[in-house]
Parts: sequence; structure tokens; C-alpha cells
Amino acid sequence: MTPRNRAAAGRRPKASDGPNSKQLQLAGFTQETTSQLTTNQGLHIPDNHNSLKAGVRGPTLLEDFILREKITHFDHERIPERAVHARGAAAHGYFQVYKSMSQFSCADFLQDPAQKTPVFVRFSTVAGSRGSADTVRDVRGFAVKFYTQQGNYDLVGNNIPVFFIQDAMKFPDLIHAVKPEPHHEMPQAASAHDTFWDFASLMPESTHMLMWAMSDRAIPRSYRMMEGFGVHTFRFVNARGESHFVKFHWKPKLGIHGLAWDEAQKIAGKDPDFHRRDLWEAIENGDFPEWELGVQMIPQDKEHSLGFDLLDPTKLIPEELVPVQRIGRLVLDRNPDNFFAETEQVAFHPGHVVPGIDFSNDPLLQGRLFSYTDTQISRLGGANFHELPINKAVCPFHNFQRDGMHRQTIARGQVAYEPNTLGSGAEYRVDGESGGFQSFPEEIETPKIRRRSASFDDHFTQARLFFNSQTMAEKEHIVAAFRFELSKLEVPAIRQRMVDNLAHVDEKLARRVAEPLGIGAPDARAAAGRPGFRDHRMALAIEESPALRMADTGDGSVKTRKIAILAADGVDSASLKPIREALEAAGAQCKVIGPRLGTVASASKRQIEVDATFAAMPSIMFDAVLIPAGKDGAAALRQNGEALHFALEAFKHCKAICAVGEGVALLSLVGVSPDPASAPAGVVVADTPVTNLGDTTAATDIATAFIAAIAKHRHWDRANIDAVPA
Ligand code: HDE
Repeated sequence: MTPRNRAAAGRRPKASDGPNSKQLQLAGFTQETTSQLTTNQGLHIPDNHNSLKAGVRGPTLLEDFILREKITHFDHERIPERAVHARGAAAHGYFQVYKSMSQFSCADFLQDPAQKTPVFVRFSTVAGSRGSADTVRDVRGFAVKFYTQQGNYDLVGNNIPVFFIQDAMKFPDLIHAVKPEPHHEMPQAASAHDTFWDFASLMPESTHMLMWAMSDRAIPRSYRMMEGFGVHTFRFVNARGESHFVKFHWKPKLGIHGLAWDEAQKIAGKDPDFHRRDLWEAIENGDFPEWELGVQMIPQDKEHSLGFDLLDPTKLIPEELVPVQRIGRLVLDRNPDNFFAETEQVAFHPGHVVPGIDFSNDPLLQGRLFSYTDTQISRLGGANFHELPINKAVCPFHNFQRDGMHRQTIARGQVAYEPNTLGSGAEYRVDGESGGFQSFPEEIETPKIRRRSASFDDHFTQARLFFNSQTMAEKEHIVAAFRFELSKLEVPAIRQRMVDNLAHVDEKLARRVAEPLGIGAPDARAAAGRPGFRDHRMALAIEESPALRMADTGDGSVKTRKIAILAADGVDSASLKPIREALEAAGAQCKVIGPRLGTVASASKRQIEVDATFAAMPSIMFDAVLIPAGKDGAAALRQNGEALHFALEAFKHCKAICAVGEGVALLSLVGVSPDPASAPAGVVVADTPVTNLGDTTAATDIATAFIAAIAKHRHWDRANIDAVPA
């Protein structure tokens, strides 16, 4: 049964190994839709098609309480979408620590490798509305709710380790600037417009994050192929009360991979649910996405040893200076039962912490500690959102907070205050020694002041470090992204201001960005003269940080990669079969794409099922393309404009392509060298005589070469790719 069929049949997706405490709790709230319909008061409904009328052709009666209940409920089905991160997808799973972290943190869920802590993880874009496309250029949210035995712990992070601004005071400005412009509400889910770059160019502290946002990190291939970061510095606190500063990382097992920008834009039209679907299908297929939790720890007394301020959220700690220790793994193994009840109603909050984890004074984090409860109150309609099933802690929780909209708990007894003598007589408080939460007793004695610390004044060193650390292809993509975004602006002065700032990152980068933009050469001095400009350069012990690259990450497998097999009547099934089997054995997913649904007949008259048409599943839905052998099949593909475009576009997007036998001729038609000796990077050409292709050894060799090419993800350094007209 396919995932879609299974969902349609109402069957619950199963977790990998039995229900955990959160699933058991949720089960108490889930409901199957039975065949007998009732009103919300339990009254059986005799007719769900007709309203109550004065005669069959007469007016509808106000008395029709069944109609009114149904329509009233419908009228109130929508809740306000999240102000940011409105578009998301989520899944259930578990977290397991590798070994006890008691030396650093007393958090219960970080002690026992045998313990699996239930989690719910929501991925999101930031700027777009709930119905916007998944593949827009944007930061991705990566929010994890751990249902621990000490209460819920939320690690509400992003897929980029730094942020645009240093102080919460600027967050509403940042978001107002990036959201659609208020006078005409355009553009949707895009930063490529005047207000965003107006703001960004006036806030040089955003430069480091802009470098990341213009990189392929902002157009991920899949949620399953992105890193996650806690961004701020947090604290671990152990049972002795000792503190380490900590940065959190999520490292994806499948590596970090991006789309081509042209591809991302086209997918936004062809399949706006691309990432949501990818996550859902991977879990339904049993390919459970996995990440390792990494931590970088800095002892309390080494706070000032890094050359920059740990409290500054526009800085990261290079992994080469403080290695990331991998301390556990996160597995997502169950799709939600109901998008609204779970994915939409889940309420994250960086202030949801457990004993053993605490905050730092990062002024961005400090502002967030206020914002998240506040936002849920208006989004979820009141102060009792913690009682919604998806938000409910799995450990007991009770206090003397009472009443409010939609209260679920029926609190018994006379007493709703403390201290009291009329209640149970129990000791209500739990001190730190017995597992109560205690804030780290950091010493603070300092004047109250509304000012930025001078230690936050370096705005460019790490932006430069990021740029220097990229491969050539990654640098090219950054240049192209800046050009694209800035070319969309209507006000040239904003473009100019931005490239002037970029000159402080890298002169050549700024010049290359400026070249096609119809503005003057970047002027670093002009930038330095503008208000808000700071360039207090820190001494950084490294020039490059290879850990900041996306290239060559992951386990090198092709698991879950999607391969299109182009097919038409006359395809050679004898050579296709072993290649397909080898790809599938390696974990790739093959789909036969043809001119029409149904089947195509192979040269030997076998019927091969077509999964989708060229129009419904174009090349942008795939990671690689296989053009099989077969005289008539290949000739038919060469006559088909959609098939030609398929191959050409896949080539333009630097995907692995394998052409076999007569299929090779299609490559030359689209301008790709068919000579195996000079084939471009990632193009596997097997023009072995067709008669030999049924030979499984030859087919295995072809498959092995193709799998190696797919495993590289994309061949970004393919020569002269700009000249390819797709
Ligand atoms: Fe958020 N952020 N944020 N944010 N954020 C929200 O909370 C906010 C920031 C992040 O899947 C909102 O429930 C302020 C950094 C994620 O439900 C809101 C500031 C990081 C999600 C809010 C920040 C994040 C949110 C909107 C600066 C990365 C989605 C709806 C002081 C570390 C969680 C909601 C989900 C959501 C406020 C900055 C991550 C309005 C005021 C930095 C992943 O409360």
C-alpha cells in the first residue's frame, strides 16, 4: 500500500518500535471517524445533506440547530497562523543519548543510553504564509520538543547557526522588513525585495547571516538533509551546580545538500509541498530520518577565551577550535495523525527547559524567552495551550493556575493558592537537590543600561571566515544569489549600500556581485562612514573552517535518492532491469517516467509500468536520470520535447545522468558530449554494444559508476554550465 493509500484508508502509521509514553498519551485523544454522525452534543444526525426548510422549496429555518452547529464550527476552523515560521511540517520520533552526560548536565534525558525520550520535531520556513511554497530561499526552523520525565524541553533552532540581529529589540523590524511589503502584500515568501535589503544593508550585524542565507543552506534538498543549530549559547549545569556554556548542533546522517536555485524556484510551482511530501514519504517508507545531537562545550571560566563574545548570536564557534561532540541521536519514525491538531497546534518555547539546561544572557535569547508564550496566547486562543494533547507534558504537572479559555483540567478541591492549611498538607516545593529547577546562580552586579556591548562590534570577520571556507562552486552560488536578490530591488541605492558592505567581507565577492547590477563599484569607505557600521576585527585563529562547507557531507550513500528512468515503447528491459535493481538495492528510489500513464512495451514486448508522465514529474522532482538503451525507445525519446527537456534540465541542475546504449544519442542532442572519455562530471556514458548490456557484469559496472555519481549529490563544478539553455 502506498503512503497515500494508507493515509486515505485511515490507517495509523506505526512507530518503529512500539508506542512510547507520548504516543500512549496521544492515543487517549485520537478518534476514528465512525460511520454514524452525531452533533457535538452526541445527537445522531438523520440527514447530513439537507437543511431544515419550510417546505422542500421554502426558506431555511433558523431553528435548524444541526445546520447552525456545523456552519458555526466551520466558520471558526481557522486560527491565526504563526507570525513567523507559519509554513511547516512535523513528525514524531525519539532521542537517545549515547552515554551519560552527567559530568556536564543533570538533565534526566541525557543520562541513560537505554532511555528513549519521545520527541516531536517541526521544520519550517520563516517568511512565507502557511500556504506558501516549501523551496523558497529562506532560513529553515528546526524545532524539537523532548517529552522528558522532568517536563518538556524545547530546542527551538534553525538550520543556520547564527542570526541576523544581536538584540531582540530589532526582531519586529527584521520581520516587518522581510515579510511582504505592507502596502501591496508582495512578494510572498521571498527576501528579494526592497524592504528586506534596505533593512539588511543598514544593519551590518546581519552580514554573517546573509552569507549563509545566500548559500545553498537556504534552499535545502530535503529537511532530512539539513543541519540544525540552537544558535544561542546555552548552559549545561551538572548536579554539583557547575556550568559549561554549550552550543547545540543537529548533524544529519544523510549529509547537508541543497537544490539548484533555478530548480528550487520551479519546484515551488510544480510541487509547493516538496519538503513536506519528502518528509512524509520517507517516514511512510520506513526510511526514518536521523540526526546526531552535537555539543560544543566551553567551561564557565573560559567564557572570554574565544576572541568574540559567546553571547553574540551573530557568531559561531568554529568546530576546528572547539570540536563538536556527538552525544546522541534523533530518529523520526512516525507521521502525525492530524496536521492541525499536532503540527499546527504544537507550541514551542525556548524557555521550556529542564534541570541541567539553562540560558545565557544572549540578548536575542532573552527576548525570545518572553515572546513565545505570549504569541501562543493569541495564536492558540488562551493560556491553556499547554493542555492541548501535542503540548502536554508526559510527566505529571499541576499548580494553582486556574481557569481561562478552553480549560481542560478539572481541578478538585477548595484550595487554589499557596501557602495554605486547607489543602492536602503536602510540601508543594521541590528544591534543586530533589530535582526542582534551579537557575544557575550567575553573579550579576552592574548598572542598568540600554546599550550594545562593544564585544559585539565585529560584524565581518566571521562572514569572511564563512565565505573563505566554501568550495569554489559554493562561492559561485553565493555570488549568484546576491546578484539575483539585489537585481530584484527597485531602488539602486540599496544595492549599492549592500555591495559596499560586502566589500568588508571580501573585495572580489563585492565586485562580482556588483558587476551585473548597474551600480558603481563597491565602496568600502562609504560603508564604513555609515551609521551603525562597526568593524572591530577579532583575532581568529583560523582562516578557513572546512566544517562550514556543504560539499562532501553525509554517509556517501544514495539512500532515498530519487532516480527517473525515461522510457518509451521499445526500451531495452534486459539492460534496464539489472541497473534498476542495483540502484534499488543501494536504497535509491526509481520511477519510470514516460509520455503517458499505463505501460510502455519493451523491445522484448514486456510491459513496463509507467509511474508518472514527463509533465507531472519533471526532472526537478529527481536527483538523477537514467536514459536506458533500446533502439526504438531511444528514438522515441529523441522525438519527444519533454524527454529532451528532462535530460537537458537535469544536466543544467548538475544532476547525475546515466545514458546507456542507444540512449546515449539523446545526450548529444541536448549538447552533452556523448564520448565516455570526455563526459562531463557526473555523466555516466555506457555506449557498450546493446547485445552486451543484458550481461549483468556490464550492467553492474554501469550501475556502480552511476551510484557513485549520485552519491556526490550534485556535480556543481560541471564546466560551462551557465551556457546550458534550460
Ligand atoms: Fe522565533 N519565533 N523568534 N527564532 N522561532 C517564533 O513563535 C521570536 C528566533 C524559531 O515550529 C514564534 O510559536 C523572537 C531565533 C522557530 O512552531 C514567535 C525572536 C531562532 C520557530 C517567535 C526570535 C528562532 C519560531 C512565531 C528574536 C533560532 C517555529 C510562532 C528575539 C534559534 C517554531 C511561535 C515552530 C517561532 C519569536 C528569533 C527559531 C513570534 C521575538 C534566533 C524554529 O514567538
